[in-house]
Amino acid sequence: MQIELIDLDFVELPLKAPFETSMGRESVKSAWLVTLWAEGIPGYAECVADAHPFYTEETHATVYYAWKNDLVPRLAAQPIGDPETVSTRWTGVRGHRMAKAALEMAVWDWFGRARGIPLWRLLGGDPGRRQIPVGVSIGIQPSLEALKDLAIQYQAEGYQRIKIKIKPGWDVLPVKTLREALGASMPMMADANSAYRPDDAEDLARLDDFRLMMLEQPLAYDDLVDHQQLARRLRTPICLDESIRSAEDARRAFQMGACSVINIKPGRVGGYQEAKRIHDIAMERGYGVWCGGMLETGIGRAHNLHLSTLPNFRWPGDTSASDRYFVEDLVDPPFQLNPDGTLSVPEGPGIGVYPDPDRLRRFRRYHETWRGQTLRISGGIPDDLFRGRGVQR
Ligand code: OSB
Ligand code: MG
Repeated sequence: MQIELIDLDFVELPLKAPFETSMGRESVKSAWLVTLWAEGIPGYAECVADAHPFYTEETHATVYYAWKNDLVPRLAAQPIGDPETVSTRWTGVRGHRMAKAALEMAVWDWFGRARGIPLWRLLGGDPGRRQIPVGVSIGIQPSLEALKDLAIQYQAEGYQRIKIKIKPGWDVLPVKTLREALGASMPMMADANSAYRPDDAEDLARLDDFRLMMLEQPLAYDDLVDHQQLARRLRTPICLDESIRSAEDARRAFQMGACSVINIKPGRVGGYQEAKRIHDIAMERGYGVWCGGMLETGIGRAHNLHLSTLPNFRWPGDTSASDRYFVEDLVDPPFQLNPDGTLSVPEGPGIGVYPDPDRLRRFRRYHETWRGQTLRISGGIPDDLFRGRGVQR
């Protein structure tokens, strides 16, 4: 395929309730949607960067300029024969993994559509996994009572696992409250988004009493060494999210015992190719992975579900149903939770869903079209496009 045209849509969808983590609080989901066009066929993806560099250093603004100045010119310079070769176009370009991922994932969607097969087949997913077990990630709540009510509600809806966000001062008591409210057998875990320091090991060890499936990213994103020490100290398995940006990171982390589980988000690691490598490295070493989430719209959610069909995704993902996030999703019909606590993988060609035109018009805050063989791109985004958006802190 030769990319002929690229549509960029910056969208904002109100969240039903604010999502608070140790990094800040978000009441609107904002994202770039990218649509690649070739031969009259679209390829869709959603970029998981936020307005501010709190989860990783990428932002909507860095993504836009990485695409414009470096990534799109390389991708559109010559035809693409196979989605597996996309990452070779980035040789020498460091970082910008979320920007790279969105383009690569849109190419994968395009090839699925062009060949008339669902993306999971193209990715090598297990044909027996048509329904993906899912959990829900609950943000920091204003009170223990609010946390308890929400968790009980999600458990009643059928979610297979409850994850809660923790930070110093909101950890042992919320976890204890939840364990008592949900019962001994409910799979539970906690995610700190790097809120703790190595000195906090003693406090974190108190979580061992509550039989969490795992503790996600307790320490700094760039620190495998202290995670290794902590993993030795705790009985609760350590799962890494922010710390794992590549297959090499995964290999090192497993090798040194910094974690025994990885939360894979294709956007964080640069796309499907790298996500599959991480999946495989874990499998070869006898470890498991699961699919995280970034509060994606239905476009990114569909991508995550297709990825989750690979055989070593062993635990429920953070890919919850549309109504856990939005009154209205970008896709119609929205993703719904099956009574058995799964989401169904869309069966159409590619990711099997597309942005509903009317909803896209209503949620779109900005649009740009890039065209031409070399996609010579001029102009720039308005200075105030991202001001005051996204996570507040
Ligand atoms: O750390 O997994 C995380 C959301 C935004 C940024 C980081 C994280 C999360 C979540 C929510 O936990 C997962 C989801 O429901 O999409
Ligand atoms: Mg996380």
